[in-house]
This record gives sequence, C-alpha cells and structure tokens, in this order.
Amino acid sequence: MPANLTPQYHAAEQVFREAKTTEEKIAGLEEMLRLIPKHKGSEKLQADLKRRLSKLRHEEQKTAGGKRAGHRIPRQGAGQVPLVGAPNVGKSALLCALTQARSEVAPYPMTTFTPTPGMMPFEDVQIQLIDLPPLLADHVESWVFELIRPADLLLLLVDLTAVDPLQQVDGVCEQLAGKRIAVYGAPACGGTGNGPEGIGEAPPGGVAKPTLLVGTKLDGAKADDNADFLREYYAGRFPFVAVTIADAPTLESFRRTVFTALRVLRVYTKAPGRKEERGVPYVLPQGSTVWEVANLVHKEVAASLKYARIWGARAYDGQRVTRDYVVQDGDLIELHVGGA
Ligand SMILES: Nc1nc2c(ncn2[C@@H]2O[C@H](COP(=O)(O)OP(=O)(O)OP(=O)(O)O)[C@@H](O)[C@H]2O)c(=O)[nH]1
Ligand SMILES: [Mg+2]
Repeated sequence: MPANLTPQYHAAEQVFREAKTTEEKIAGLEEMLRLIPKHKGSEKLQADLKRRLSKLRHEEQKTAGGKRAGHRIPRQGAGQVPLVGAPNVGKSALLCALTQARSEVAPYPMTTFTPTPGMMPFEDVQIQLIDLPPLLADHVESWVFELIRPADLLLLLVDLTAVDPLQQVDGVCEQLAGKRIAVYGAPACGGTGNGPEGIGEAPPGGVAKPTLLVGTKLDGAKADDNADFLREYYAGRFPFVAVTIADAPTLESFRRTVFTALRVLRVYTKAPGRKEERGVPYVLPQGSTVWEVANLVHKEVAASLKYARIWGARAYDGQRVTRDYVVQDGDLIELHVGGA
C-alpha cells in the first residue's frame, strides 16, 4: 500500500538528511514522525523512523552521559586548580612538570582536547591541577567552563616568548567574562578584587575566581623583559609569577606560591596522651577554628568537644584553647571530648 507522503513530510526529510549532529538528526526524525500520514500504508515507514529515532536517542544518551562523567573531576587534595590560557602557552607541559600525570605536549597550538587532572605534591599535601584545552580557540566546549567554575584558584598562563602577551591575557579574561566567570588577583599573593574584603565581585549568576598570572617559558628569548613588563603592568590586579619547566628550583618555589594562593592551612591531630606524630594533615580554609577541625575529624568528636590543646607557632606548647580558637598552618591539636 502506498504511503502517500506529503510535501511537508518530504521537506522534513530533506532537513533530516542535511542534519550534522545527533541532536539535529533526532529533531529531524521527530518532525518526520509527526508529519507522516498515519495509515496502514505508512506503518512500515513509521516503524522504521521510530527504530532510527530510538537508536539515535540511545547514542545521544551514551555520549552525553559519557561526557558528563568524563569531564566532571572530583575535587581531591588541598585545592582544585585549572590551568587556563591561550593555545600553546605551555599548560600541558607545566602539568607534566609538576605532577605524575601525562598530557600531550606539542610545539603547535590546539593540542589538548580533553581535561587531565594531576596531583602536585607540596610538602605534605597534594594540590589538584587540571590541564584544559586552550581558551582562545574558535570553539571552546561548554564543559571547559563547567570545570573552571568550581575551581579554588585559576592559573592564567601567558607565554613570555609570545609577541602579544597582553592580548593573550585580555583575550582569556574576556572569554571567561563571556561565561560569567570574573577573575581577580589571588589576595594571599598580593592581589585584590573589587568586592568587599578584596574578594572579586561575581557577575549576576556567575562566579569570581582568585587568579595567579603565570608567565611561562622563562628560559626563552626576551622572556625576562616580558616578565618584567607583565609584572608591572598587572601590579595591583594580578599577582605575577614566572616559571620554566627547564628549571627545578623555579618550579619548587612555584609550588609554594600556588599553595599560598589557595589560602588553606594544615592542621595535625593527636590523641590525648599520645606522643607527637605528624601524619597526614587536615586541610582547611584559613580562619578555621578548632571546632571546624573537630568536625573534619568526626561529627561526634565535634558534638562532644570540651576543649583542645595546641602546639603551634602562636601558642605555648600544650596551651588549652576553646573551640573558637582560630588555628594556624602547622598547628598540632589534641581534641578533648566528654569529661576528659
Ligand atoms: N622553552 C620552553 N618551552 C616550553 C616550556 N613550556 C612549554 N614549552 C613548549 O611550548 C610548546 C607548547 O606546550 P604545550 O604544553 O603543548 O602547550 P599548551 O598550552 O598545552 O597547548 P594547547 O594544548 O595547544 O593549548 C611545546 O613545544 C613545549 O615544549 C618552557 O618552560 N620552556
Ligand atoms: Mg595542552
């Protein structure tokens, strides 16, 4: 039996044939299915359209699900720090130099297409760096910004051997602003935002991220001059630090700068009566109290906390403090619960 297809149906079929993405193809098939004359003669064709539609939907789900799962990076360690910048500035090379992670490094731009996390050791903590595709590209996928939004700190990389370092920085800031991500100089390293307490003001519906400006390839030609220029140009706006993957001491001090910029502190705990043994520290935001440390140890410890004893830079050894005591980086704490 003939299907007697209408001109509207043929037009929809044409749109479907020209569709490029799975999403467009699905929309095209849905429209065809809507327009197809519903009678016995078109049953076979209807079934065929439904089968193709279901296959495409399945495919879409698989890739969308995969994308979400693959591009969401659970926070680990003392902070989550994406590397952002123009193409070829050395993001992947820096990740490889500072962590055990591997991300392709190449002398040409647009090498990185997927995010790569890596843990950067600093003293007794680890900081999570994330290598990203370049931001100054014709098309930047939206998941890149989704990974930047929850960051604790951004490293904005600029190539010190480039002819246009200013353009690179401004271009990246503009791109981020277009996605409602404002950047401001990390306060712990001398930066200030335009908001209260030197924090950057977030645009409506957006976020503001503390940022370190990182000049790369310091070993390259004219890099010193560009470093001096950028440091001065962005003074008061972005703290500036210059690095090269070719010099280990520079990288060592860079690790410390990143840790400082995160504004976190390390606290060690010991059971009452035990001798001091500094194991893996708890990492908390600066300004945290004994109470917040207790909560990290265990909710029940916090609930029955009576007082604490502290060994640290601002206390005399074993000083008894209350739960509101503000802890310092490196403090050793003994939490006393119940009637102890
Ligand atoms: N001399 C020198 N070259 C470097 C340094 N860091 C990176 N490079 C070189 O710069 C080029 C680009 O490095 P990548 O790490 O691939 O740059 P990227 O920013 O990840 O590039 P995309 O992924 O394309 O955005 C490579 O040839 C690196 O070897 C450095 O400190 N000194
Ligand atoms: Mg790369």
